Amino acid sequence: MRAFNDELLARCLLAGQDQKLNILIVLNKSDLPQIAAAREQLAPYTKIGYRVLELSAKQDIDPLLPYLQGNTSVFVGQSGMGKSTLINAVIPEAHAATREISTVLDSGKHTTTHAKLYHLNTDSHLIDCPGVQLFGLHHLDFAAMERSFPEFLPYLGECRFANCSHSHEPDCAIRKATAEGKIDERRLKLFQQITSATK
Ligand SMILES: Nc1nc2c(ncn2[C@@H]2O[C@H](COP(=O)(O)OP(=O)(O)O)[C@@H](O)[C@H]2O)c(=O)[nH]1
Ligand SMILES: [Mg+2]
Ligand SMILES: [Zn+2]
Repeated sequence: MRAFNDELLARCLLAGQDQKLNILIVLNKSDLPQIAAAREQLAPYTKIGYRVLELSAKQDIDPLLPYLQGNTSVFVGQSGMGKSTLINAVIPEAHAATREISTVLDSGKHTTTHAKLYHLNTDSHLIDCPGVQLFGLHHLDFAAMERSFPEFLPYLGECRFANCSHSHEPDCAIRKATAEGKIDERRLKLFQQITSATK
């Protein structure tokens, strides 16, 4: 099991948050021993209020079903995490292409090449997305990004400079909160990484 990409997760969450989507972080492959490390990597997200659902698409997807009922759910994440396998487990007749299938067909690593819509029942729909390696956020300005880091909200507007980038300015409320342990350091780093890359 490959470790998941921290920045990619942060980018996906940011975009979802900006669109006010109902977000669920699914931690798949709980049957593998590496799950403990992944769970630890996700701890900061649980702390700031994200729901994390741990499961194994190969063993039991029942815990996911209540989240899908009545919604149109988009499965987003890097490739190889098991999105298509999850969809097949939920809708056996979906036949979404998974890694195994693409290996047999020798079509390389691109299993899901475009988004595909599946119907679970009349009220519930699933969208399988190709693995995102790079999630662009060029449509978002700095203020939108700040607001999409939920743990920053209590401190926005508290910095000395109105246009504070929360990277080097004196009297930065975000960095102060981080130093005090109220904001996870890795999350601040991710924010800085993402905002400086998007300039
Ligand atoms: N051990 C284990 N392997 C899984 C699980 N879910 C998916 N996989 C495997 O992970 C690989 C990638 O799965 P796939 O559904 O193609 O990932 P996607 O790129 O996110 O759609 C395949 O080899 C799957 O069989 C799981 O819960 N446990
Ligand atoms: Mg896929
Ligand atoms: Zn600041």
